[in-house]
Amino acid sequence: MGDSEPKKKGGLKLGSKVWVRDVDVQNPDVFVIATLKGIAGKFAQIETETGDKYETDLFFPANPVGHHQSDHTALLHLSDATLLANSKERYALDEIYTFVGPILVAINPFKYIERLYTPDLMGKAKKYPVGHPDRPAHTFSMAEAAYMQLIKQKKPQSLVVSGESGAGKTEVNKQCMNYLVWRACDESSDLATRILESNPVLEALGNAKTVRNNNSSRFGKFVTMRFNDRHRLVGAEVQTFLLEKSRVVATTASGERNYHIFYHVLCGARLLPSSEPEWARLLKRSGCLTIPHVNDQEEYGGLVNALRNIGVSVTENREVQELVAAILALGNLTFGDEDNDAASYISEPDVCTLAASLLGTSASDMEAALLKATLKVSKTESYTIEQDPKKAVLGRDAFCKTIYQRLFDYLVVRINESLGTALAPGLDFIGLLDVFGFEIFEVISFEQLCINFANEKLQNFFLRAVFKAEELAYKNDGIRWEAITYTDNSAIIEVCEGKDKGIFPALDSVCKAPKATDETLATTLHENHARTKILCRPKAGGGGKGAAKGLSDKEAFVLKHFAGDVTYSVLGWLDKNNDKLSEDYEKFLTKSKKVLIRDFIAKKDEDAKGSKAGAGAANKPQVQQTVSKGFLGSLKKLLDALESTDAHFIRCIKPNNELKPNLLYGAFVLTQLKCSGTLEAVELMQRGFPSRIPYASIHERYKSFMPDFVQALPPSEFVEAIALAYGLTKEDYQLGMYKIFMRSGKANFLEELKDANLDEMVPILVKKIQEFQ
Ligand code: AOV
Ligand code: MG
Repeated sequence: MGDSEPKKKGGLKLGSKVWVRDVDVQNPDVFVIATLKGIAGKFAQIETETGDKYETDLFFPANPVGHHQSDHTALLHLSDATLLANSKERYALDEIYTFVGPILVAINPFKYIERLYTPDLMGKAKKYPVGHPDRPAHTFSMAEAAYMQLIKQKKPQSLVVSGESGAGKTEVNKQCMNYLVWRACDESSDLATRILESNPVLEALGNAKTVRNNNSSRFGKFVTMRFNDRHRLVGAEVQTFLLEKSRVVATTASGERNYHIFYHVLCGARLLPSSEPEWARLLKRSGCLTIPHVNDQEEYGGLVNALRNIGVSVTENREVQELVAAILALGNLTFGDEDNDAASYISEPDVCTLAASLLGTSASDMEAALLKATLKVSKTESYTIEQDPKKAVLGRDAFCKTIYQRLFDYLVVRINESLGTALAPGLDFIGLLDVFGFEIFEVISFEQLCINFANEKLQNFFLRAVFKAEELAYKNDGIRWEAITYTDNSAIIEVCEGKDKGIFPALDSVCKAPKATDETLATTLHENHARTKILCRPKAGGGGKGAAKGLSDKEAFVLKHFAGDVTYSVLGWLDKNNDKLSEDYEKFLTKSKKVLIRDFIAKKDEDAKGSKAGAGAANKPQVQQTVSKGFLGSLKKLLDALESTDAHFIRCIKPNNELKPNLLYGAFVLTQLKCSGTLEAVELMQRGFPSRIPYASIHERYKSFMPDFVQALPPSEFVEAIALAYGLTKEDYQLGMYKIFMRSGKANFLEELKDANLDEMVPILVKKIQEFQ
């Protein structure tokens, strides 16, 4: 699809309505409706409703108004323009979900639409099978499809939710989870509560207000819901990816907050000298302290409850809060003049003592950890040095980030214990994936490369899976089709993870090299990829969307992602990739009197003791390996898990950047449909039989135009008779169980039916009906 192949003129009559790409490229709606006045070669003469006349080759046949479809593929004419028009028509009616064949597109309403989440709707989703015309376009139907397939195929399933930040992925995940709990959880069990209460815990620790979303997930998660051989839900396991831990100490962007839990604990737990966020340096720097309509005091109560519901004891609950408060206290410490390399000192000894007590250690141990470092000169010899203020700050920040990450990992382990006690190995599962969306910001760094690379891998998985699903859709309905090929994004994946020369492996080897710097990395990457057109030097003045301006090729590179060009700055990558807490801090943690810290936050001999339960062991970070290796490892594990499933895709779309209800910008939506590969998927479908129109809807709409004997035919025969009478050949369509599948542009004949000359039609119809009866 797309502008390269816009018009299917077959059957288009002068006077019919078409969408044309607006000459005003600023028009946020992209297309305007117009009337076809004439055709000359590739070009059409059109007249818009405001009376503008011009010639264009960018026009698309329009569908009749007032007939919006709950599945885009049921449109008579399918193109970028009609897909958008159908979405807009539905969105205006609060119909936020629309199928595209087996995929569901969900447009964020930014308002609660009560009628969409009733038990009645859950009942409908359960009742109508895939392909049935009354099946509601809904997340519930997607969850039901996964559930039914799990039963029928006896194979794991997944619901893969994607979309940019604030598009609604987390909400969609919760809806699917709610549905599966409703559908398959025994009422007598408290498993439902424990599963649903894992969400507020994870969100308190892993979500924060950003400029794009007031409740932005800053980690990826894959929740596998497990079913026994009677298809009842018996447990679940949460796997998380890549928490953005830099946010703990570096929330400086205006309009953004730190993780929710800090504000909840600060005002609810009363562990610190003040309960106002202004008190904490880690919270006040961004200038954004509250979220509209969110009361952190109330949220605190909810969090404590949720922790209790997942089985966290009172003592443990307190220790979790103390650790969070300790980070805030540590953040308030200053160590003298950072521009001076003299020895550092603590300007706020009371706060330091408080942090020490919250962590269950002595003030003197705390002070030593903050101000001193051990320098090893050989295996047996070492001495202690005083840190200068700059190093003390860096060390303290690294410490805060690490203990926060470990707290997060620990709570994931606890959640898994609470959800997994009854899990037997080998149970079938439905996996729910909620990842961070593709990111293009002003300053793009290592974290975003990981996020964007994960999206590339998922995009690749999506294309392969949709391709497979298409094949299956035809096969299931006994429909013939030729295998089709498609272009994928393997080349960029190779540039990122390819053996030796790929960005991630190169980063690891540069990290090992003596005296290597960030610049060494940039140079190596440009040398490695001199001949690919995918990794390039930044153009003078900064290349790529959202580029950090003016970066040279010693500091940055441009990657050509499927969603657009992105400039990455390599500043700090070597440190970020090593990311190890100093041994001094590690030792300090083992001295704590608090069980939580001593037994779970402090690292012991790796992996052996770390977790209480095997279930969450996958979540434990392995200290010795680089961040990039750890990330690639967990991504591979995720992809392997996904590959073992039948995937069901939900693409979330953000209608506007103001986060407002009832406001949809066409251009903005179209870009997301393009970047998410949804348009590509439609294109894939289009090469086969993209128009899939239910017999019942054609029968309903056109029967009154037909003579009695045709009206009396069963809907599928009715449709075939008319199709043949209108000159479609057997090559142009195929008959499925509920629908007629037509080649692109062949559904036009349905529009002509209304003007049919019955005197001419009837004899042809009779002949056709006799032929196939
Ligand atoms: P995200 O998960 O895709 O962003 P969310 O699921 O957090 O996005 O949705 C963002 C906000 O949009 C929510 O907090 C709600 O206010 C609103 N919203 C989304 N879906 C619905 C819905 N179906 N009904 C009502 N409101 C909705 V991110 O995690 O930032 O990538 O990182
Ligand atoms: Mg989210």
